[in-house]
Amino acid sequence: MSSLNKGLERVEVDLMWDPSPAGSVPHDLDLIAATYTEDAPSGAPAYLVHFDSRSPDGTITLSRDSRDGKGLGVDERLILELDRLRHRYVRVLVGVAIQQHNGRLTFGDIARPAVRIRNRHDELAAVDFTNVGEATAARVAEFVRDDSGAWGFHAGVHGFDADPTTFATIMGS
Ligand SMILES: [Ca+2]
Repeated sequence: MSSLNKGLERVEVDLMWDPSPAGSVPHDLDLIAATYTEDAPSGAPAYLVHFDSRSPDGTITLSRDSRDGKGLGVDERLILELDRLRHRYVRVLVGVAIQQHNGRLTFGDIARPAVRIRNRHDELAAVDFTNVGEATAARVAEFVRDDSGAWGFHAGVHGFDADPTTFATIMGS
């Protein structure tokens, strides 16, 4: 059975930020995608995609990676081929975490952090982090599969006070 509403197909999430001042410790932000199956849609993620972890089937990829925000334009980019995900995956979250190497770093400490979310050429959301300036990590996008199998997008930024590893495990709850 086909659906007239095809839903989201290929989504790109771009993360930009400006480097820390010259001579100071680099600011390293990470894009993280977490997938959830119908058995545990808000439990532990089925798998994570980030700089050190790939998706088993290649449907979600980190195509750009930065440790310091010094790149021109986009620093990190996640590509989510939602229309290729197996049917048992019903929810995908994208978050941004700040590496906590030297004391506590929050979004308020980072110069011009921003996220842009697009489905093909259509912008779904532009995120700044002004409302979560005290957070060390944040959920920035939620994609959910509906009963027809089509993927939809839920906007909203939710701050967390957790290191990247902990954040990745709790961002779906
Ligand atoms: Ca990074």
